[in-house]
Amino acid sequence: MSADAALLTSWTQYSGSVSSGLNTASPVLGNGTSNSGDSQSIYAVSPTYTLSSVGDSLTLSGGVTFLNLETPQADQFRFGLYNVNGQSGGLGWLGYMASNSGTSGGSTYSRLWERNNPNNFSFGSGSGATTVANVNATPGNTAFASGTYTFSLTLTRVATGLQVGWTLIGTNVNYTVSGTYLDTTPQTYTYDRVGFFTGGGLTADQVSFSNVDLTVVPEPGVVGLVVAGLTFCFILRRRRQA
Ligand SMILES: [Ca+2]
Ligand SMILES: [Ca+2]
Repeated sequence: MSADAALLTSWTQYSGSVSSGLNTASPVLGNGTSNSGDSQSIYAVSPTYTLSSVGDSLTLSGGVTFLNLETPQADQFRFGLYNVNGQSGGLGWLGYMASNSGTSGGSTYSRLWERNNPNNFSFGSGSGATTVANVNATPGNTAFASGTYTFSLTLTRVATGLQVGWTLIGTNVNYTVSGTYLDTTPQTYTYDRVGFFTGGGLTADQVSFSNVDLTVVPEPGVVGLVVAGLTFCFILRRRRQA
């Protein structure tokens, strides 16, 4: 199957106010002053993708650089794939979001949440969501630290539901988070929003994304071409039989 990758270049600031580059695939949270990258959330409206057949997948991926973290807590950087669920604002969305690990405050693992249906909370909030999986960073539950990472969140249609996988991997930091979860009770197979959230315990002076994109398998256009081709063959057959 072929894949279609599309950069996400139109972002809306949902909470906080100190973001820039919102009309690029490299948005920036915070302006470099102390911890101004904290307590920001942004989202993008994506094309509507439905994972209708086993093997169909949707992947959110990109790079992200954290500047001047001091004692980052777990769950303070979150990235998610969502269904807007008929809502006009940022509350009540369905979908999944994943987070960083941490070494101070509460739990230290990286987490995957599934949004509750229904819920009345913002897309980045742990309220209105249920933790469905968690994983420690390797090696040795490494501290989350300033530096550059790649992240991904992949939803794959399988016979029994949705296979969800997430990663957060340092490119100049020795840090790897890689988790999976099989959801046999997915609330939806349709996704149309992407969101990022930073919490007050991240201690980031800036969070800079690069090349945020969505990769879809199979490419929607290819499905259309296959359907069109089959329709054409059917018409030819009907004409020959007539
Ligand atoms: Ca579920
Ligand atoms: Ca800081």
